[in-house]
Amino acid sequence: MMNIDRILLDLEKRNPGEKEFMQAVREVLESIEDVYNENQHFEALNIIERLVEPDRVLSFKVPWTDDEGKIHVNRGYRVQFNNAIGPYKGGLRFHPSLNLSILKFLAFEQVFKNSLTSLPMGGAKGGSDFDPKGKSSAEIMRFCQSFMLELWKLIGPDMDVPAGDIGVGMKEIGYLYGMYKKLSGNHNGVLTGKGINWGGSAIRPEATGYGVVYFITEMLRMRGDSIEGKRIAISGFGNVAWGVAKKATELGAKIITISGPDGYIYDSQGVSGDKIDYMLELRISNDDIVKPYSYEFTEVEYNPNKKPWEEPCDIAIPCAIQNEMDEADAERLIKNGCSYVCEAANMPCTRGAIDLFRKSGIIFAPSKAVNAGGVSASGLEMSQNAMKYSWTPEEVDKKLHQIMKNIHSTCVKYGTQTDGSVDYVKGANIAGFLKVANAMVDQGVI
Ligand code: 2IT
Repeated sequence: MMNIDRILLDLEKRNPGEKEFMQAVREVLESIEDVYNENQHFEALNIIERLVEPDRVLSFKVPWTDDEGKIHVNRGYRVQFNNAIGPYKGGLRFHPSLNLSILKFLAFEQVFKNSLTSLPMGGAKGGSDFDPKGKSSAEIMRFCQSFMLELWKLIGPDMDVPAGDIGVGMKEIGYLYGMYKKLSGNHNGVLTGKGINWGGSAIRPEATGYGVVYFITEMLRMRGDSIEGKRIAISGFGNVAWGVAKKATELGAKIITISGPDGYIYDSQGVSGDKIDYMLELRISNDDIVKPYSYEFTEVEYNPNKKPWEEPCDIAIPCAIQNEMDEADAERLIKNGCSYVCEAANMPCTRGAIDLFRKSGIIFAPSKAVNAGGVSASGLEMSQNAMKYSWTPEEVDKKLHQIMKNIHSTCVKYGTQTDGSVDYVKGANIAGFLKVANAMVDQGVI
């Protein structure tokens, strides 16, 4: 029988202070406990202990020179967590807050997320505590080149395929890929999120946000509802928020907020049209978000140092970073009559917030299901690279849409409770777990 407290206690002993990693593991274990206990061979093969230990954790020095000639050293990482169902796959994050606990939580989550996509991808994550904010393109290029000087030994199209995450967009992928190509002599597509003219896939930039909206559309459809006319509060202003705003607006919803580190803007007219394109410019400046937006579009309300969850909305979609939505935010959303909370960033809701959503009857969907569209499009980029062929945007979008529909129905299949309600957290975790655990059973103790 699974003893969650004992497993977590052991894990805490071996990984002191890794609170994000523990948070992610606890959520999965609590969800899969019953299924695990019903399948006694999992216990006999010690699947849980094998699942919570990453295959490999790599850390390396990344020295680089700034434009003034000053030399800096950052730390680079790659956590290759589990490759039972396919090559390691997952993004690279460049953010000053990055540490091993965050990377292990992200890589662990990626294992189950990738399993849900139905594509053959294992789970990994990497990155650096390098802060791209305020750096010149030349500095970013030198950093990426130095980073790849170590990383290239660890990756390969059938071994480990990195992509972007926070702080790593197409520009950084370009610099990383250029250096990989130079060192290895191979143009084999080993990174995803590449430029469309050099092996990238159509729709990859939009895919995470579009996937989020496709998932939500399914959730609503199942309940006889529709996204049209819904007021949606989102946080963040990056790639995910942009994709969500684009697709949700196209389908007739109204995006009423976006946010940055300096606060949030409330736009009663909705973030639409030119304003969505303007988000791309904000992304490049990457610093103050709220102020420039409110100068550009005067009708909006500027709320410095506050979170968007203060605004009454029908659907809340946190698109920024882990643990950005806490109990106080959850209470506000509940009080203001929000019906759905869907995680578009990785693990943006704290455990306390999720408990409150459950109690209040808000329908909550977890990131590993909701934001799996990004890595799904990455998987489709890998397929296209392997075929030396590319699909049209319509073809990729259709496949992405189908994948998100499948993920939703898989969550419903594994998450439907005796009272008929759907526990999306359970559904996503059980489905993601079973595929990986069964592959581990088939492949023996390795
Ligand atoms: O969190 C994620 O799923 C990503 N950052 C995308 C990973 C990928 O390999 O495309």
